[in-house]
Amino acid sequence: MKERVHIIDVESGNLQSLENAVKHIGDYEIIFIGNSDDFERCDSQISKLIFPGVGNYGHFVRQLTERNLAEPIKKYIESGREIMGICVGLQAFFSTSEESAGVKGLELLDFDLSKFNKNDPLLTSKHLFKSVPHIGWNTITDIYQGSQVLDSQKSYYNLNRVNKYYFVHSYAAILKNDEDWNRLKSLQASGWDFSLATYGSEVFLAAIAYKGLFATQFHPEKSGVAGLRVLKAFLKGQKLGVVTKSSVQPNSLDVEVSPTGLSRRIIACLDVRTNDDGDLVVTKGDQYNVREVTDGENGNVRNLGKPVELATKYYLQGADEITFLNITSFRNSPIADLPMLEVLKKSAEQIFVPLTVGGGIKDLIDPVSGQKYPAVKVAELYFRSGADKVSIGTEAVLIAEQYYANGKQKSGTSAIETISRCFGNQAVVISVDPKRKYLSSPSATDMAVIHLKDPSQFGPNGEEYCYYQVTSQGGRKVHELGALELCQACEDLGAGEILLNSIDSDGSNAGFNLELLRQVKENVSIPVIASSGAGRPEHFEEVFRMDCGIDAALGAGMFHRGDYEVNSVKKYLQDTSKMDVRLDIELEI
Ligand code: 1PR
Repeated sequence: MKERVHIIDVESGNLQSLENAVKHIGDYEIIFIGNSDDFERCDSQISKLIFPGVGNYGHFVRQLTERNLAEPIKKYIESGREIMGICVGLQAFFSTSEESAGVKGLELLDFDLSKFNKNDPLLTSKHLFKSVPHIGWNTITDIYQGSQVLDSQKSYYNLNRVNKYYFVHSYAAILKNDEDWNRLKSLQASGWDFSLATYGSEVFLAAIAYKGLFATQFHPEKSGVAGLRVLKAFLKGQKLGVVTKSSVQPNSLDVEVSPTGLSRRIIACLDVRTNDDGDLVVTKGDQYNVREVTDGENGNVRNLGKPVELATKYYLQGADEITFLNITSFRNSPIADLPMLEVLKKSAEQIFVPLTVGGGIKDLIDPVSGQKYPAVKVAELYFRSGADKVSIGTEAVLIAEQYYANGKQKSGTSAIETISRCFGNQAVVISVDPKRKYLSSPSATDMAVIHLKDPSQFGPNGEEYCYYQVTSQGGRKVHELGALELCQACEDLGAGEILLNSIDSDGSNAGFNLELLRQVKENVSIPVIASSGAGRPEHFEEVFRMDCGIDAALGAGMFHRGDYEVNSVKKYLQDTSKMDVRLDIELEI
């Protein structure tokens, strides 16, 4: 009989990926536990229990209470059997969280969770904000067994201090003062083990363990091979291990680590649509026209390959994240778009880094039943199929226009608000498609204006000013709204990240649009992903060298054409630019 792994399912986040990761590690049978009846029925057979969670702390803990799961889980832990918490699953073991005042967690540790400080002095001294949420690949700085620091040659559930792990959260058990450190010491004295990580200058608990309990703030199922190794160690019950060459990434010692501690994140993006034969293909436009152009005439949709095959190739090449943009879903409802959901499901079976999906996320009418289908349900459909984040384009523009028309009042019902409330800010990405508009004077618009310094950048009539005007429907419709104003509205409404394209730079291979990126990044405090224009590894170095602290950079055409592999960009950044990157190509599960 297959060995069983039980997973607590309170409909929080991407359980599909966790199931896929466990099955990738071994021939396990997965059983989901959704309430106390399920727990009681399975109780005597449970030996490996996984307790995953994403999104809002209060929502997650309330789900546990409503499903009468809190007590059986506590009893299970007291019995010393094995359980692994992940992300909000870890957070639920604490007493309270600043995120949800008045909500009590499982209270195994007398410790409160708080929000990362966007005004971290380490960053503000460089005139930067620290992006919150903390999204990306970070390292573990210290591993303690009791009060003893673990030897650097030893690993703890395969955790080590060299590999990078994928974190995505705004709240954490942050060690803020002597009182917190003293509490940590007394918990160590009573049998707890802790692993620490740093975000900017803030030190927080990255992993905790006590008898049969082990929990990570990062997502092992999304942390590539290094993460799968951690999950495997839990499943096999291997607490202490030895760090070998095949278990750590090949590191260059003289690289410069970013002020936040996160490595430079490289994203591969796949624009997906049906071609003229009705097949779903990866395509790529030049300034958003995805059809082959011959003698000025539009021909067939450019076909660069099959979505799942290409996405898997980029994962194996070391992409830190994969983004799928369903570029014509404003025409076709994603509820009816089963092939896209299938792409996501198949990709999530073999890709163990975060997957983002965009296209058509808004309130919809089901074309079959005629019933209203709210945006949060559309997003849920994507999450259930294996997505970790959804990206909102056209609808974000309409929401922001409404927000300004209402004097910056939140309606509470927009797609951004409803999805972030249910699945967390970190799950909502805004995809921005701006186009440069030249101005002869800054007073020609109410939008924030950029003063161009380089005469070669001036407009056709010598205009020295511009702003970036947002578009929707993949560049087809232009709006009287600036990219910065759109991003600020979406941040206020609860978006967790910005995917900042530039129609002027798309497909140019001439480098990212630095002036646009700087304008947005300096004025928001959520992570900004640079997109459009990457053609060479040097372009990634250039964008990461900017002193405004770009969080991630995305490439499409250069990877699809095979000009460069993802890892060759990362190797360039590590070996030539001396920048810290994640490289887990040589790791063995
Ligand atoms: O508006 O919520 O339905 O989402 C649709 C999504 O599809 C939006 O995110 C929009 O950016 C995208 N989209 C719509 N039409 C196109 C098109 O190409 N015709 N793709 C399109 C936009 C832009 C980037 C591209 C970078 C990097 N893709 O994502 O990948 O510019 O390219 P490069 O490295 O080759 O320069 P909704």
